[in-house]
Amino acid sequence: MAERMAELTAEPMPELVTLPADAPTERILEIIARDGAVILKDVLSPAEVDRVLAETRPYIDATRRGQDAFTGFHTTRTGALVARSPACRDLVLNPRVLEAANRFLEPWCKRIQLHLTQVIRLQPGQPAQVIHRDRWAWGTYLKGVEPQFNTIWAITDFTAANGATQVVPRSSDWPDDRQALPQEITRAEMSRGSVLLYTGSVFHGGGANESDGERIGMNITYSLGWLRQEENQYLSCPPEIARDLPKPLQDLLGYTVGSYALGYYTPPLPPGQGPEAVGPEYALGRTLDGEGLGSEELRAAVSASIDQAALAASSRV
Ligand SMILES: O=C(O)CCC(=O)C(=O)O
Ligand SMILES: [Fe+2]
Repeated sequence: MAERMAELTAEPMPELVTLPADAPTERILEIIARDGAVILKDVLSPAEVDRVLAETRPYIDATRRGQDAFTGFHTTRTGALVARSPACRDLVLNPRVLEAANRFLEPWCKRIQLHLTQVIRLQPGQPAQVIHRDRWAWGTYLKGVEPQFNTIWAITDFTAANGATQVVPRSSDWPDDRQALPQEITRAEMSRGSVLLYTGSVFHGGGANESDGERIGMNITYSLGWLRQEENQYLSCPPEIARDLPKPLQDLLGYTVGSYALGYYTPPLPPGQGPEAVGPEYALGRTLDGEGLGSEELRAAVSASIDQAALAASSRV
């Protein structure tokens, strides 16, 4: 044991690589393949960060703190960001990140999807989160695939004092039960507007906030299109909101068939009044590849039934 410790202390501290915002995707992927994570510096302008914060602030302030140690007793987590904030939609669709996400996940799927949107605000006094892998959302069943590609956008500076994410570089291929030693853990310190990209396999966790200010991160993650999403996007961004969004965003939310017969539905209309087995695009009033599914009136009827259901649901709250 003493020998092992001596050996480890002799090893250099693992560091995260920080790349400029315009780094080529190849370079980003190369570092992620080795380290499991990389920081892109100053991707957003201060004005863009201000806009994200202004649009989400009322929701953040109204969010109550976590109710367990993992979500954090001094942490707030605020979701439904696609439905709530146009600026967050731009983050989800950020071309640089999306290209890296697509390229990283493409060996295991035909399309990727949005997995989770969450503002993570660490308040003063929040202890460090347990080190974990995000892919454990699916348990430890998935083997031989990289299921997930993650981002945390720095909405405040991320510092060692205010809770910058803990990351264990080069831990992607560790066995699930390996515990990171303190000297194997580094911190994703980055300026406001920068983004930490990390995989579902790299060991990491929120840092401790020992400062007297908030640390705010925008956690937006993507996964293989055939997996269950952590944040249920059909409920967080239902059809009556999703139908007005750009098509690439609708697709990312999951309003498209993931592959042949994956994710289809049947509008629950009276006998003979609706189609069978259509893609979820249909709920948004979109037809598939230009072939008309049902008449204009029928689509209007389906939309109206969705609106009615949404209205009924909101009046029940
Ligand atoms: O807040 C952070 O820096 C990371 C949080 C995290 O890893 C998680 O909640 O899964
Ligand atoms: Fe995590």
